[in-house]
Amino acid sequence: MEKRREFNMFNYKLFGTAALLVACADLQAVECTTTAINMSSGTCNASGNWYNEIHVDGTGTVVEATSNDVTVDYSYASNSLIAVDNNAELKFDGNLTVDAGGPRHAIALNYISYGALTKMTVSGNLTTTADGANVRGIYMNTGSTMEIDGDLIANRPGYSSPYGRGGSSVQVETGATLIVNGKTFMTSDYASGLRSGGNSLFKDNVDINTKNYTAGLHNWGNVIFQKNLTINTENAYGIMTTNGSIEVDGVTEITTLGSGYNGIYATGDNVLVALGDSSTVSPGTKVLLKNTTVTTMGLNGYGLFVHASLNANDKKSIISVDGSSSIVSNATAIYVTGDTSTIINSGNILSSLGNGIDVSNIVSGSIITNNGNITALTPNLNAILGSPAQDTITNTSGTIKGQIDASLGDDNFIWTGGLIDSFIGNDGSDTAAITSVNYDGTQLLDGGDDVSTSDGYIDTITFSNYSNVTTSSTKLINWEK
Ligand SMILES: [Ca+2]
Ligand SMILES: [Ca+2]
Repeated sequence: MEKRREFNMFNYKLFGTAALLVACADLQAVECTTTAINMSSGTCNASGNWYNEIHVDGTGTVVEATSNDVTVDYSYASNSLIAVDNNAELKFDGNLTVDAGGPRHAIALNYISYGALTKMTVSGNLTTTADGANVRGIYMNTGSTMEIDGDLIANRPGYSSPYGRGGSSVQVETGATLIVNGKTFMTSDYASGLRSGGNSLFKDNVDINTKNYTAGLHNWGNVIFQKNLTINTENAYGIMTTNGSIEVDGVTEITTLGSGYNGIYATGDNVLVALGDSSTVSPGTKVLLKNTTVTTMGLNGYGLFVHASLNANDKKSIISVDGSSSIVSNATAIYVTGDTSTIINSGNILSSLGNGIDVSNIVSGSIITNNGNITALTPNLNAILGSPAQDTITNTSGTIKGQIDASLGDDNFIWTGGLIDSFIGNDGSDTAAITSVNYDGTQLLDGGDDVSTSDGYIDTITFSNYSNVTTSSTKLINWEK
């Protein structure tokens, strides 16, 4: 049997199934027997107390706020303004606005009851503001679930003395679940936007604007964006992911400003970054995007930085960029480290002050295949810079502007179609197979080192149409065979 009673002053319906009688202690609202909470205007104005403004706590406790709109606004609470713990449930039937002006989370679920099955739902829009040190607009600990039917607006304003920096607009810990049915807008300054180690599902568009802290999206769990994802950052990564998966079903636009801040930084034992083509399955960290534009404008801010080397056992990465996607970087567009990497480009890769694709810190070699566009605008840098080990670089139908430098190792260059400017084999016994009808003798093809076999390096080049081509002694050099 369920017992209910009206809590007139707050316009809350309290009803418990296990506890049966819900005492004020279960709703540890600040001095809930006093006028510290005044719901008559739809606003909870509390002062001078050192508890959560609304605390719903205990198995079987269900609190439903039935007023249309609720605002909780308090600057100096000692705990989160709204807290739900120990398998309790809190429901808001209208819009909810929570403004934590001090050093506390606006909303915290399971903050003191890690692992409990705690729930909170908001039928309207949820707006949170939190601006203290290491605070979150929403903090969801393991076991908790939150569902928002309307829009989520989560603001984490900038540094304000004396509270400091850190935290995020929203944080979903491992084992917690966040579902947003409406649109999401997150802003953060000196704090990340979304930090998600649990399951986060966004059913409509998501906009994240982050400044001066780690990342717009920092993921180590599973996050799905069913529509579009837009991330703009300044002095912060666009996406940083260390585990788990990120999936965007709509359009993704990531723009970063600030020196050293990458558009996407993905790391793990194995890493798959698929901008459009996610047909390749890889265990480990996954970033699965479509129709993606990554733009990085700061010095040394890579478009895509893939670092597959957290674990000594396996350090592979697979990167694909399809024709709907582009990576435009003021620095290197794609920078990859780890043991081996496979990179397939059908899209547009452009670097202004760096290399187009740089695998120079790959240990055991790479496979790079291009049928899109790769452009390096700085003449002494490279469209493709290979690893010290064996690289297999193939241009099938794309355009590569800027040199291809395979670096050390016994490398393979295969040019079947499309356009290139130059290939440089460097030290190592390299092979080049030139079958493209676009080879006309003006492209530099350099096997590297010299034409002597005594040093052990024997470079071999083959042509399918060399008899029709006139070239010069400066454009076809250093091939032993
Ligand atoms: Ca090499
Ligand atoms: Ca060579």
